[in-house]
Amino acid sequence: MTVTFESIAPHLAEQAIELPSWAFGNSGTRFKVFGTPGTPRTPQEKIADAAQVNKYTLLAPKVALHIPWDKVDDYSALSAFADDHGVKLGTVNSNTFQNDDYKFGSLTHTDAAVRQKAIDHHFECIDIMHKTGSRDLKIWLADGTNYPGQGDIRGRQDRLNDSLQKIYLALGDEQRLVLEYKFFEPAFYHTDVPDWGTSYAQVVSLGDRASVCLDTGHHAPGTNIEFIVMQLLRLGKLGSFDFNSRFYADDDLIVGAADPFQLFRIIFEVVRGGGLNNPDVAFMLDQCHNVEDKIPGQIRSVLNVQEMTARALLVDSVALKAAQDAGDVLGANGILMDAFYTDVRADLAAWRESRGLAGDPMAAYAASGYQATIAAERVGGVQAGWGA
Ligand code: PSV
Ligand code: MN
Repeated sequence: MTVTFESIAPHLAEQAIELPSWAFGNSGTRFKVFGTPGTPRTPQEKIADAAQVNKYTLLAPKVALHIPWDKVDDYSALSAFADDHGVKLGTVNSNTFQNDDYKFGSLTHTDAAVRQKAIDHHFECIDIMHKTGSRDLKIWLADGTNYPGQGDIRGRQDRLNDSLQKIYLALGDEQRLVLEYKFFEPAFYHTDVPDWGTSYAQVVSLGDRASVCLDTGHHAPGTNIEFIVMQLLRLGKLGSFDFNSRFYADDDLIVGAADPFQLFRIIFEVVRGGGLNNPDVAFMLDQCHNVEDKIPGQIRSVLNVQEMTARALLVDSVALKAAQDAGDVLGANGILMDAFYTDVRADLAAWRESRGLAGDPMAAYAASGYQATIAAERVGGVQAGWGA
């Protein structure tokens, strides 16, 4: 049996990938942040740029906010602005990593007053979520230590749990908390949520509406990420993805750029585990475009996810199971590889055209003149970037 493109197209039509507002701002390394003509100065301009990605792909109907970077006076007006541009506001990301008080930790700090300040920040995020209609609160912590003995790593874990309980209890009935893990950086000896197991242990103790956020860039080289995807789906605790790719550390490069085969394997396990187009598993990007134009960088990213989703859906799962059950090692591997090596680009282009889109969204965006328009119009003001 061969799986046809026609049979998988309905699944592709349902796919939705949330974009990070910060991808449209300037970013860089600790060496240099390069500005780009046309970079947004306001949350509204970031949303307008994100809407371009959806316009050419129909893949990106939501924009995630980062607080305080995307703070505005009127969140209802911001939601209405997003609506007018054909997108919705999505996940709210908290930020406890850019304030001097958090030098030695935020939700894990030994000082109850600092912990309360970090908890209050999350209460503020939850208030904003009520106004924007956002469902998910995403927590990534920079908490950790640089030297053995610097902190009581067990005490920090206990305080983290206590702080998370307070935040979880403040969520609305329809809201969720997703806890992201990262094995190092900015702390270099230990981080307080380094791996999926720690995130899982923490969120399980909170309740049903807490789950794990898996950022693909937050693993040591060689980690079998698709195994983690499988396990979290199996346990019902994969709440969201932050997609990006990495060559070395937390590079935040375009998803699928460094290792398309890894992205294929991850999405294959998502499909296998029932996580595709499942509202419980949010697909998000978490990327920074340091040297390339940001809007086409995001367009390329969602197209990469779409392409690997198509290939993963083309796996002949019936034949694969038969080969696996028969102990046909090379046959099973061959079935998976056949799907991975299938070039779906022409089928995808034709299918996009059948839906009223340009077959090549990258070319259509480039021809639209939007980049030149924003470069000409957005003169003056302060360009948004990490920290603004
Ligand atoms: C920092 O590593 C980070 O990239 C995390 O992955 C968060 O998701 C993101 O920043 C936004 O806070
Ligand atoms: Mn992330």
